[in-house]
Amino acid sequence: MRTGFADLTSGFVGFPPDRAAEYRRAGYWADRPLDAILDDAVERWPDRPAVIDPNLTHTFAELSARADRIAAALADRGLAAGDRVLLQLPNSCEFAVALFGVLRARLVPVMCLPGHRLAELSHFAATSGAVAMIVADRFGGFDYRELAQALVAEHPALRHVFVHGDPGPFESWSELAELDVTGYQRAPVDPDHPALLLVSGGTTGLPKLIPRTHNDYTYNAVACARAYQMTADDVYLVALPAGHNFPLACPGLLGSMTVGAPTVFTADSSPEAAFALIDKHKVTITGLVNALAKVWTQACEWEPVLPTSLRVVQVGGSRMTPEDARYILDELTPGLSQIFGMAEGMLNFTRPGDPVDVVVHTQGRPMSPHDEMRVVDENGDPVAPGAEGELLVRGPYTLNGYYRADEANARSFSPDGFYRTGDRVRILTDGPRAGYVEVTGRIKDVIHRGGETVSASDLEEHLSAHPAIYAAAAVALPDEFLGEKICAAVVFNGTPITLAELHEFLDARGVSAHCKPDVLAPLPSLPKTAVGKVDKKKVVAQLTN
Ligand code: OOB
Repeated sequence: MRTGFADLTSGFVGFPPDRAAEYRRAGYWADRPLDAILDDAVERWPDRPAVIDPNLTHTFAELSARADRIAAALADRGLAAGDRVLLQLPNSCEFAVALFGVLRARLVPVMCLPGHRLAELSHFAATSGAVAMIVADRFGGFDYRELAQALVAEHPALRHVFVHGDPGPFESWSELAELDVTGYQRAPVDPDHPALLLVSGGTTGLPKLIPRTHNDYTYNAVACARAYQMTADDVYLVALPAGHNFPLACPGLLGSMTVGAPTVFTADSSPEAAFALIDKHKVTITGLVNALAKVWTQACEWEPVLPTSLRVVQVGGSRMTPEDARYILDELTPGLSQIFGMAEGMLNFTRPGDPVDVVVHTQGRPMSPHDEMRVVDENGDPVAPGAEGELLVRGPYTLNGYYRADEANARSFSPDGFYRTGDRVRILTDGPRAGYVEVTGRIKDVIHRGGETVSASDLEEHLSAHPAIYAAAAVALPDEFLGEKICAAVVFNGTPITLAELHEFLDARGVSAHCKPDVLAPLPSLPKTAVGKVDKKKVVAQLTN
């Protein structure tokens, strides 16, 4: 069965024509395929390094030639324009070859992360109707061929599995690139159709699929690289999983390509490995989640080689306390940039040169002059300027609907097309912070204790301020009498403290009685999601099983 473009667009909600026209008028949308980023780079910088990993370097011309061979071979295998392909490769040059090969074959990659397992992949396969999958044989002690076998058994539509490395029962990825397939022509695309499907970072339920169009995603990469003042002299390090929006296009691999800057991949994000690569390739910019940024910052105390070439270190993905921001600024880099982003689109970040106060206390300001933000109360009415509420967003690179998810879309969008982020924010109004966003928590990340609603993130901020606590997650545990009780899951810095001592500390900070933890649960580390954020669902599962 050949599916193709018609099938791709069923269940896809694109930009409404009036707003699309506005973004074209503003010059944001180039009306070209996403992979034109590579064509442009080949034309301007053919012999400059494009992608680097510990084993390989490809120039832009080499990367392009490889992607072309893959595209031709995929077409030769019967994959049709518009078909979806699950792409799940570890950080390496091959990730870039596969991404561009798939794009040039006019297939639509579903950007899976190496940490995703059968539950997530099965959901992605079913929702996207994927016909192929690209995986590595093994990575991080896990055999992806076994995962593929289980997946294929459940999803007969998944006809092809290509394996980088030892293919086992499947097709060899490397041999695919060696087929003689001359005369392959790329098909035209509609730049308002999805170029790829990202997966949502939400921690409730299974991730949803996010269609990003050729126009919106190219703009995302171009505008982000520009805002960070990137040039061909920059070097970007992918330390997070490459398929995540953050290292992929914010500015990441794609943004770097728009200015001719090379991208270095590391599959090992430990300070030892990363600092050595940063030093070797004189990396100037990278993006990290909070937990990783903190590990790198601590490691500056003992690592012999420090990451001194870094000009920008973006940190985002979850809330950062001002204390942690200062710690990173003081010990790791003066180039800290807080970034509040989402695979759904909208990006806010602090800019190079912003005052320290802004970098420490805010999560940045919108990337585009055409980003529209609305902050609303629980009834959906706009709050007063500077007040707290849920953030709703709309703009030239924000989705208009999850892929094939009518029910979620009915909940997640306002009638006039704003995406309800579920994030609780304040848009600041005074002084140098005016126009910047402060993220105060998630609307649903609350604990219902007795008749009270307690904000988990507020409590976490207090917990993290204790010198004996390295990391903390406030979660709800079921309770016979209260409905939910408050549990502080903490990783201690050294000497543990007792619940009574914690209460004393919280009393001194003026935390009200009903917001104090009922339970203190010490853990060796907090469980993480596939991209490295604290996974509260897993915290609760660990504490209740
Ligand atoms: C990034 O993207 P996702 O899709 O994995 O997660 C998005 C969600 C946001 O809705 C928000 O709840 C949270 O992650 N978040 C933050 C944050 N950055 C993201 N919460 C508080 N402070 C921040 N700085 O996480 C992502 C995508 C692109 C760039 C950076 C991060």
